[in-house]
Amino acid sequence: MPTAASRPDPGHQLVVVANRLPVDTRTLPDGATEWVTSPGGLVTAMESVMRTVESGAWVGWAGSPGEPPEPFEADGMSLYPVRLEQEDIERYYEGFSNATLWPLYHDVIVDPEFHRTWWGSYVGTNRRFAREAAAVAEEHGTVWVHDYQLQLVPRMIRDERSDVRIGFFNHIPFPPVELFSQLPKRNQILRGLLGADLVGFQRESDAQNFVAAVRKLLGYHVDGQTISVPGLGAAPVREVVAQTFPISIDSASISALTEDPEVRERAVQLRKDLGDPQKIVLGVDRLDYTKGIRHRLKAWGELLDDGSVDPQDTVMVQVATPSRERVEAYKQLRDEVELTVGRINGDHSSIGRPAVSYQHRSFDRRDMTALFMTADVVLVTALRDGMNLVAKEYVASRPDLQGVLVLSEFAGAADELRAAVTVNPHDIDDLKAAILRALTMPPEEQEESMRSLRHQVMENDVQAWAHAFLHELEQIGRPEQVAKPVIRLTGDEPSDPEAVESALRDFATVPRILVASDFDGVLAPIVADRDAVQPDPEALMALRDLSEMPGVAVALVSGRALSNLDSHTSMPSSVVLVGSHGAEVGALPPWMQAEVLDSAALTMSPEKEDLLAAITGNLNRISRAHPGAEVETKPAAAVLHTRNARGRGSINATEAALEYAVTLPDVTVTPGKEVVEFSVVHTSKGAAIDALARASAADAWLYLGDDVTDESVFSQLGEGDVGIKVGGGDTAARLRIEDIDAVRSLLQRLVELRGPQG
Ligand code: ADQ
Repeated sequence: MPTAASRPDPGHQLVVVANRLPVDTRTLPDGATEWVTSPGGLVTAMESVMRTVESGAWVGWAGSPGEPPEPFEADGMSLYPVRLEQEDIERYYEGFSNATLWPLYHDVIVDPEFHRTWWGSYVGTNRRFAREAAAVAEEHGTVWVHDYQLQLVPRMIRDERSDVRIGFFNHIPFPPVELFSQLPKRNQILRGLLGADLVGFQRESDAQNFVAAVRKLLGYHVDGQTISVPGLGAAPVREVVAQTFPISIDSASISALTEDPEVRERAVQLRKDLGDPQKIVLGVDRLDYTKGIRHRLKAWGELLDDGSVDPQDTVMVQVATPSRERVEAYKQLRDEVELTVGRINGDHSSIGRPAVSYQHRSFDRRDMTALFMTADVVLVTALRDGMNLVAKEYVASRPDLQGVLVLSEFAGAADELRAAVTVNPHDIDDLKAAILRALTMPPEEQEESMRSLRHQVMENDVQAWAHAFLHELEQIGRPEQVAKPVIRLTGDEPSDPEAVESALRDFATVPRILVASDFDGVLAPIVADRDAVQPDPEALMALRDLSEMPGVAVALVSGRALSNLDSHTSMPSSVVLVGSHGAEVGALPPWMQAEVLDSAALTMSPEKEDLLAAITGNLNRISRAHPGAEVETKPAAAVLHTRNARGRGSINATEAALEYAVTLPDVTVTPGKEVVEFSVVHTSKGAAIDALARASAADAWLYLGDDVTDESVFSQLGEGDVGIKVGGGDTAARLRIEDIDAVRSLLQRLVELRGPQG
């Protein structure tokens, strides 16, 4: 009897978020209901892991639409049901998850369908899962989100709970960028996933595909498997790791089942029931078009037709678990499979001995193990499969070292189970040859191959998989440092002039340097009328001089639109201008590597243009309600300026804008000094400096800034870099100077130190 769960106690807590809770309700003959563990790859995997943590919670759907049950305890875990309406089941689950994402991620074996209403439901449902997880997770807890149905959840949890570690594991393949690019809302999906600290995949190729998509579609900087995600506003750049963790099974418990006398007896009985054939060939799959059941049956039918296999002494058993029966492609598949089985049996069965024994139902674990124990050959012929646990379960069920596994090279398991008979299931002749080879393999060869497979499966079980994932997550997800901005200086006391001088001297000796500066408040006094800005001519002159020296790159970085910055500074082409907080980069001097910036810059799309127009409309409404507030439009952003609003207008307008910001999950909202910027491209000054430093091959950089938006630069200071905050306030910079006069002197001193006489 389940008991009501309270919110979890502090301690070592793991919150799993998955589409389904690991239980189903079953109605008993007397009408009462009970919870039973439900089958499936993920459930099988997580069950054993949850037993090993102090406090485990699982957030998921309980399996029926409408009012969910109250949270309850089962098997030592607290289960938190998420509500799904019938419409969500149709749109979020059957629609976007299983008729859009599933086929797209599995090599478009069937055509993916896309409907905007499905997307809306996907977003809404993901948000419900994220809210529940955010409520359940204890402070600095760990949340592990699973699979393609919940790809937006990591970012949504991060937005609410920046203190928790977030892992995501994708159980299915991640498609090559050429295919992934077909997905409408592809960038939202990538950003959703990048809310995690660690994104795990089954195969190396999946992780590589993901990283390539992030680089190509979002333009983020990638170093090996580490992705730099530009921080929002003043937040620092976050690092997200994409890594491979091939999932496995509870190998020992399956192997142990084969010792159970009752299971052994069932295995013997099964062979008898099948008419004591010499050979039994087995397929076990969810009835899914990715599993290659049609190809397998075709090969089997042909082997019978051409007499290579005698149905009198060889039987095929195909177990096909009912799956996603309301999705059209699955209905069609069932019809085709059943028609083919009917044909083969019509042609080749004799009375009491079918050529194919077809079971459209679920088997319990003991029966399944008995089946594996009795199967001489298991066919795993998936056209595309994240991993395929059936392949591993078969191996775990054969401590007798007999039996042959035929394994598709398109299943993730093929990367590890190299001693299997591998096959390209699209090539029916290859498939037939592989089946015949398996059927005729001598016992000694079977033993050799099975020994090697068992070594792999018994050593690398699901506990090891989860441990490896969670260990890695612990190593990289340091929530305190990630969530809180780095603060190195507080107050407003300028640094000791000697410390500034010594930093400048060291910096001036570095072979290749980047000197960059914010504009308003650093090179020009802040004024009420932004168009009347008067930059300090001598400070600009010093920057110009620096830009003409060998080994020096110079950049001006501003929240202003690029064209506006250009018109107020009139810098020569040797100075790089960066506008819109990094979203717009002007022409580069020829010696800099433009392609580095091309991949980091983010472009507008028609979708983003529409979004920007809607935001501008709303900000205009806010500014009309607060006289004096103004809206500035930029190529990729709209900005509400409140410094001229009357009375409390500035505060009220800012509050209204921030309230509105909450409704825009895909927009970067950056509050500054009496401004709130809404950017539809995701970048920051920090990301721009990082890209510019790489493009100019700089060994170190110096940056001058006064605003919160400059903190994204200071927070990524490397050892030789010099970050200088202009004016008061907490900062991640290591040095502080007072004002624009101090900026002018500092730049002039740098010219001296770096110049020929320096
Ligand atoms: P699935 O596509 O569901 O999982 P798979 O890995 O084969 O595929 O797992 C199926 C599980 O269901 C196995 O444990 C199997 O024994 C069981 N099963 C199948 N038919 C059954 C039946 N008739 N009765 C009872 N049990 C049955 C997804 C991905 C996979 C990935 C897993 C885990 O598609 O590629 O391996 O998640 O990450």
